[in-house]
Amino acid sequence: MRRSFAVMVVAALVACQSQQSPAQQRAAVPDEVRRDTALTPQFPLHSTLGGKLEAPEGLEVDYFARNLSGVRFMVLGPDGAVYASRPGAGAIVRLADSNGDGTAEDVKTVLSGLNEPHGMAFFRGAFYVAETDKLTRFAVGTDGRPGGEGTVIATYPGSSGHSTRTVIVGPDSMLYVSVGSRCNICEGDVPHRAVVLQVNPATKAVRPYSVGLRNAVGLAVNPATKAIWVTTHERDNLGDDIPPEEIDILKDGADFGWPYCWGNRQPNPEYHDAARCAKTEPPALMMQAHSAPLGITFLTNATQLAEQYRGDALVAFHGSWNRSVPTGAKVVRVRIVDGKPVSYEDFVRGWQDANGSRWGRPADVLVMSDGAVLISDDTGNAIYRVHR
Ligand SMILES: [Ca+2]
Ligand SMILES: [Ca+2]
Repeated sequence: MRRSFAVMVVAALVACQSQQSPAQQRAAVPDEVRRDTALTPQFPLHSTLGGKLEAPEGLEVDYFARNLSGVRFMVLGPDGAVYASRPGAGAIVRLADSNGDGTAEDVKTVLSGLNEPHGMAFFRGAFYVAETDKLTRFAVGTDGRPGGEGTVIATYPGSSGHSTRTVIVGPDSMLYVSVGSRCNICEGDVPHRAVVLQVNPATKAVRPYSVGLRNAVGLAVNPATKAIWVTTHERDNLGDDIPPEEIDILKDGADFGWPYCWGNRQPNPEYHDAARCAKTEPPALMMQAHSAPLGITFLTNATQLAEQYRGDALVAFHGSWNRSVPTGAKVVRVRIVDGKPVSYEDFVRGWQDANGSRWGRPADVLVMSDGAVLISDDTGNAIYRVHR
């Protein structure tokens, strides 16, 4: 009798649990600690790229380009080509799919000798490259391709610590450049580092726009709200599941907490300054700790994806480096409701094996003019194309 009662209890618990959403199943973990782990994808994932990756039903993944050592960020050029950075090589590469078969057969280095070039932006007939220590402007020729000698528009601290820099054009026609911290956790960086700078490309005036961002690598303008969204890497050495990685929505003058606070105004143990944290801006979305979110792109023009995706965004997770069980190395879809990120789910995965080893690490995501999506991989040295 006792045994049958126990069986009934277990059966009831299993039945109850299976009806809960993944978010409800984790409801016992407080929001401040972990509002994380990817929810179940809306569309089931299936095997693609010859069994190497998984993507949502109705989409396939193929190689757009290969043998691009250390390829990182991407931007669409006015000539219809894709421009990609290779920070380690000091180079910018132009990739064109001239015959429209989904593969770039025309791959050429257009700029070289740069100092760890990472983010890029085309704006008003010029090409801006965020090098590790400066923002440089190049002329764009009548053929739509950048070249010639660069002009330095802004300088900022480089080299030590977080070295990648990203630049985007804001909704106000200003440039925004992220400059990550020099350390994991330390005072004295703000306002020169751990910031997103606003750069006036006409006057070259530079000022901190938002501060307390340890390492905001992905930047994008939400086309619906015109707000600047950033992906932010939070600190190490507080365990496997805190602090969460962040999507932050920038505001002029806002302090997003680092180094004093993590997550939703939680004081860091080095400073335990709750009063200061109460005045900081909490993240818009918290994601699995140590995921290392990099590039972010909105899906408004991703017409090869099902309509359900179009109001949402994709984020490339580069993956953890010091978590006991490795996490990340995938691309996630961030669902957006009323201009705010509300949850995230796996979109393309498979770069990480079950034992935690990886053959690739996603770095950036880009919507092509034909409505397909590109994913760069700085470890697999490739760019993939996600298409219908
Ligand atoms: Ca081609
Ligand atoms: Ca924060």
